[in-house]
Amino acid sequence: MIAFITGANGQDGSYLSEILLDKGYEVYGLKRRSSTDNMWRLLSCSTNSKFHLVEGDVSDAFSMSSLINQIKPTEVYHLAAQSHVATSFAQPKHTLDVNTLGTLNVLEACKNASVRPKVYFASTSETFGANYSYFNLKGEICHVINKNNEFLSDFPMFQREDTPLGPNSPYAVSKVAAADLCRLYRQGYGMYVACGTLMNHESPRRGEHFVTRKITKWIGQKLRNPNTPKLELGNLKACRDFGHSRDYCNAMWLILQQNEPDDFVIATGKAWSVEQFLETAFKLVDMNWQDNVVINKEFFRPNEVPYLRGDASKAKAKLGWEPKVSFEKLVEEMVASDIGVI
Ligand code: NAP
Ligand code: G4F
Repeated sequence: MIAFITGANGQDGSYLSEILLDKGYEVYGLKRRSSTDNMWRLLSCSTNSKFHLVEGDVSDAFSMSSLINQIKPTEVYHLAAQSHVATSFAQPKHTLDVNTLGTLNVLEACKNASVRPKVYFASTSETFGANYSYFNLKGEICHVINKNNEFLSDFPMFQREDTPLGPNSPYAVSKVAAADLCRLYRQGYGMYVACGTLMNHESPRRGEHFVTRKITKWIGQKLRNPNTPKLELGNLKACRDFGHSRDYCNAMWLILQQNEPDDFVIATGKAWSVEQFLETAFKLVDMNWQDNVVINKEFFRPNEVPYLRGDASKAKAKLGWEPKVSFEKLVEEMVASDIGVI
């Protein structure tokens, strides 16, 4: 059991490394060169003799093929990405270079390996854009391809494996193309390549520019320094299906343990607005968010994904996977970590 994880020092890569080490894997974590230390999420792994940090860049085909040839992994978890949606509007080419061509480099390296590993690809609910599925009054499944990016609330909407894709950011486009490449390598070359379409998942290790962590980090700063300027946010009405990263990394492992490669939506099945996240987080520290938040147009996107709520029935039935951490517990853990209680 030898795992190669791209994006090992990211949020998911760090939890997944811990999970695989606990299961007895030899874990090789890929990290790109940086001028400053960004290894804080991997502190517990770095003292484990079965954990090996290797340097490389997924956008460099040579580094991917030579690492995979040297390591000879049995499982590859391809998580590395330019993962920030808003950034993808400002850096569309970089996003496609890393997310799409980077995935191509990983797939080619695995295809040409002497023993082909199983490959997990980190796809995303962003690929649905503003498209939904719902059950109508007759109990029939209907799909809505929403050209206007509206949140249609007549029926409880959700996204699952057969919901039509409607990518509406360079990030989402890059992931649709990468997931298509994965399916092509699966069908065309008979490789074991599985895609997880994961809804938003958060934790105290979430990057500081994603909305949940931006909120909890601000709360921690405000408690330490009452003069902290107000928190500037964009669209508070957007809804996301927020789960815990550790739960979702367990699903990644389960996905690769199936006999046949398959694609799964991973979700909690509940949607919360950014405003509800604010409400819940501020209540924990007896603060009123309305007095502390200002809306800044800079944080609105040219195109928004208004509502994400996943149906993970297939994962429950085939993988036996269910989320363990509730929304309230997730917010509590993030706030506690940022105010320094845990
Ligand atoms: P993250 O914290 O942003 O981690 C991304 C990782 O990729 C970082 O370690 C980053 O390294 C690395 N990376 C970026 N460009 C690279 C390159 N050119 N070569 C090698 N490594 C590179 O993201 P995450 O939340 O853990 O998400 C993991 C994956 O799941 C991503 O592919 C993301 O798109 C996808 N996903 C995430 C969610 C979610 O809600 N978290 C939902 C669905 C899908 P640096 O530290 O050097 O930047
Ligand atoms: O936290 P976010 O930046 O996450 P987003 O765009 O949903 O993307 C995350 O989840 C995807 C899965 O669905 C992943 F594929 C992707 O890699 C990433 O992990 O924004 C969440 C919502 C958006 O609707 C955004 O418009 O929060 C809204 N928002 C409001 N104010 C803000 C802000 N987002 C950010 N980052 N910063 C704000 O100030």
